Amino acid sequence: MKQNRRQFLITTSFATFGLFLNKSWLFASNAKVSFETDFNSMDAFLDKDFLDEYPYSLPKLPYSYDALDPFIDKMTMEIHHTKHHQAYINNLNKALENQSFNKAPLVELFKKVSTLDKSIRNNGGGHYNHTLFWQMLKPNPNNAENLPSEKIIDAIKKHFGSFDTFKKEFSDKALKLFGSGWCWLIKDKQNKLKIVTTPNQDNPLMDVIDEKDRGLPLLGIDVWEHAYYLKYQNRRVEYIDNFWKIINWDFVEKRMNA
Ligand code: MN3
Repeated sequence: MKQNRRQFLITTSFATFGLFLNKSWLFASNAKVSFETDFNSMDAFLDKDFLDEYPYSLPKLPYSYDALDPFIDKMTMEIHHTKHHQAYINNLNKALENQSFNKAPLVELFKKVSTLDKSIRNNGGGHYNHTLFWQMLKPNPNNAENLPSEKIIDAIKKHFGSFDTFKKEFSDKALKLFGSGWCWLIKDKQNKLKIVTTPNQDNPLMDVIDEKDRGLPLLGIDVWEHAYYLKYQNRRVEYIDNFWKIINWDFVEKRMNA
């Protein structure tokens, strides 16, 4: 198969990653971690379009802080991006600082995250989930109807019966998720679409998540209070209702096609 430069770079970084880890095994005989990595990780290729690499830095939003108004207000966006997201990045960089594998794509670390420092799980998830989240949203200043393409609707119908059933199930799960976390639409290994929730900053790419709930995240909603409290206070249900108005379905479709 012909390799493009991007694939080559990823493959190379994984080969290096593996070497370092094998080497570190010599000094840590009790380590049970095996880092044989999947070089064909489609997830990592997909992320290259929007995710940076170590040392990580705050990505620019694809719109201005007030662009999601009236559905998400400017102050929430600004604090969410410059304070919360930035904090995950700072802590992630700190956690990866002296790790030989720190150049490996986050999605590869997620596959073995149960064996890594908890700070990598929490803050790596925090950086990844938020970077995805910003891309999954788009402005809708005129409050226009925001339906996905026929192609997405067909795929959703196949798995959930109808778009409305899917919307209701997704909203219910997001609403009922206890405490802080995320609700996702994923594509699993069998290309099946599913709705799953993850606590804290976990995501469906992580090995700490039940095998049946793992897959590529296509769409996700942040239901931490910091994502909506200033505008909606305790009314998570309204925040979720309004989320449907600002979903960037083109981005979701691109991931679905991968
Ligand atoms: Mn958040």
